[in-house]
Amino acid sequence: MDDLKHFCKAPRKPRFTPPAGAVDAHCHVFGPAASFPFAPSRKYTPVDAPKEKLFALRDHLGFTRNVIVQATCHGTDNSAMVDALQASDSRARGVAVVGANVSDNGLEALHRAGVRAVRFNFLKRLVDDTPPEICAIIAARIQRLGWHVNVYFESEDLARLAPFLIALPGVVVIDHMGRPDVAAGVNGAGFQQFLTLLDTHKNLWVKVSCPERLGLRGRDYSDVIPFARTLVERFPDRVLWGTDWPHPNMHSHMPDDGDLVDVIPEIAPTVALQQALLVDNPMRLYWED
Ligand code: 0GY
Repeated sequence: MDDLKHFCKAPRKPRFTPPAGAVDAHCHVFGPAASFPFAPSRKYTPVDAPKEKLFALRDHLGFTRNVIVQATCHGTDNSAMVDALQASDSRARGVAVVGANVSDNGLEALHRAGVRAVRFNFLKRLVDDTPPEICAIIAARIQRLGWHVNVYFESEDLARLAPFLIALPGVVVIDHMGRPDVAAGVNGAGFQQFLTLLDTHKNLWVKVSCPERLGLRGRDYSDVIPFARTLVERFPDRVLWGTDWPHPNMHSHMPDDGDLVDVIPEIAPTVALQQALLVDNPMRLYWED
């Protein structure tokens, strides 16, 4: 099982060539722990996955930019993520995790470093609960910076969280397609309710990421493709794509990142959809100040 803690050391070169300026809009840095210790409150301890490896992967896969999402193993200490942003020559933006006690000066310092969103995580295996009322206060405070909210939840929690989600101000980006139950299929009630929510609330965006986490067939991602393709075709200007490197908490297999990139033309089958997914949408959300 320990092998599954380590990201793929030598991913293959993808067959798909991303368009110029493509953004990997969901990835993380972990540590290195010697410089950026993991949070005492963490629920898992990953291997080090430092910024140099992330930037090398970006280049290898044919991408230009990254959106680095604060991972739960670093709690509310955003310094490893900020350090990566500052070393990126403006080619990375960040999504931070902050507590209710964050100061306005603290938020502004994160903004100067390249942070453009806060993340609220509702997965019990990853975090202890932050009450939605606290999240709502933080969401209101970040609006003046032009930031958005990024949320991660399990599909079975959608009904419970929907009133909170639809009351949030500004853009709200949902991680990993809302983690659909792939066995139920795209016509299952859960995914259909998710689509209806996005139809009704035009401020909701979605990451069409993590076939390796959601699929039921190991390295064969074909069962997840219909979910992502439905979202890309129905909401072409509200979708983002990311590798989720370095893939914490994987149990079935550790993906080859080249394989993940080669899923893109199957979920975004035209050049126009690929341009929106990989360039125009993330640039609009993260690089327009
Ligand atoms: C992801 C998914 C996971 C972990 C985290 O912040 C995190 O620790 O998001 C997961 O375990 O599903 O997006 O990296």
